[in-house]
Amino acid sequence: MADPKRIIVTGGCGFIGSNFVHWVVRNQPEVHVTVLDKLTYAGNLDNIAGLPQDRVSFVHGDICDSDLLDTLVPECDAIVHYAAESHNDNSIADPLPFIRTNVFGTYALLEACRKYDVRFHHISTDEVYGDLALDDPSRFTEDTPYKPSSPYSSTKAASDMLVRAWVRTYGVRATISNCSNNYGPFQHVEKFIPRQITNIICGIRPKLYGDGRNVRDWIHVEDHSSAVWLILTKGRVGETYLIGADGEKSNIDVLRSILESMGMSADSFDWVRDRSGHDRRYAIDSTKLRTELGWIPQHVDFDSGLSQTIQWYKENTQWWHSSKEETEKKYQAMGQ
Ligand code: NAD
Ligand code: TDX
Repeated sequence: MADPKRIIVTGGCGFIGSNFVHWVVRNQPEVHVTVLDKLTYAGNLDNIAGLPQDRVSFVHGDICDSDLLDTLVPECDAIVHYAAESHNDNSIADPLPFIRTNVFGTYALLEACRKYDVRFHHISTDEVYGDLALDDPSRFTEDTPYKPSSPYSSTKAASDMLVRAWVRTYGVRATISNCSNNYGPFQHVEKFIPRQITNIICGIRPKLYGDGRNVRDWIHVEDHSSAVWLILTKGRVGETYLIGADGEKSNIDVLRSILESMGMSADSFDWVRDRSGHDRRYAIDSTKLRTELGWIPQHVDFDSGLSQTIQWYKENTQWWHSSKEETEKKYQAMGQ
């Protein structure tokens, strides 16, 4: 297929979706983006403010709304599907919105793509594969069996299965990518890295779950965006690609880097109750994406990416300030 010229980005006012919209505006001058977003607590119109109006338009709506999809989908060449309920802790407290948006919403989009023969790229997570032991030499590949642990990851796994079924049964032209933990600007303060940075700015002690030895495989959000564009335009229909940038780090090491960068002593944080069912370790083998599509991540120096992210939260307090208090109240109620 020729490169798409008119794309819908669902969840384009969230963290990763909005970074992708910025990336497309900067790197793909021929492409027009329609952002479809419900503006839940995690969506913020400011994330796409200032982008040229002839390149980006915004539709306030729900991906579960098939009538709305009937008006939008026939006008586009491709959908890049980021919209989701994305936070594990929220899914443990209240799973229903995850089932609705992540499973039913993906179904509604797939049906629209089937009806109007539109290319679909589904954004998913490495969490569908469950977790690895700390001393396990292996990493996740496209062939690792699905074994999700949390309500969130089980709904993402379900949505991946729907995509595969719609490819095989109806011939929908879809691809899937499963990415590791993203960091960078515009990430909600409920997530690990922004929570700790903004805690320190607000004079609250950072909070570490369990024994702090859980490992996440960090990737800068810009590298996720470049990988998604490559898969959308050059990936083989029906295929899954894992996205990761060899960024495995324990939570305590990440927290110590944040504390050090922000001039705090290494022990100025609180240990808090562990997350139920907390996955131990994620690790991605992205050989397929690198060898088949030639993807090379650019932001591989984690310390420098982290410093830039800390700087961004320092310079953009008005962006996160209004959600901080409410988020910390939720955590307090959960003992975290
Ligand atoms: P986010 O929570 O920051 O943003 C989600 C966005 O989706 C918000 O703008 C929200 O308003 C919108 N949304 C939610 N429900 C909607 C609905 N029913 N209709 C329309 N819009 C709706 O999430 P994120 O961290 O940017 O994650 C984006 C995607 O990437 C998700 O699919 C997530 O599973 C996946 N992912 C995230 C990570 C990560 O590290 N954050 C890693 C791998 C994959
Ligand atoms: O305050 C905290 N303290 C803490 O120790 C928080 C918020 C988290 N943690 C731990 C839990 C995890 O081991 O830090 C790690 C990262 O936590 P999150 O930021 O909640 O991310 P995670 O649960 O790993 O999931 C993320 O990556 C995969 C995204 O939120 C998902 O959307 C994505 O699919």
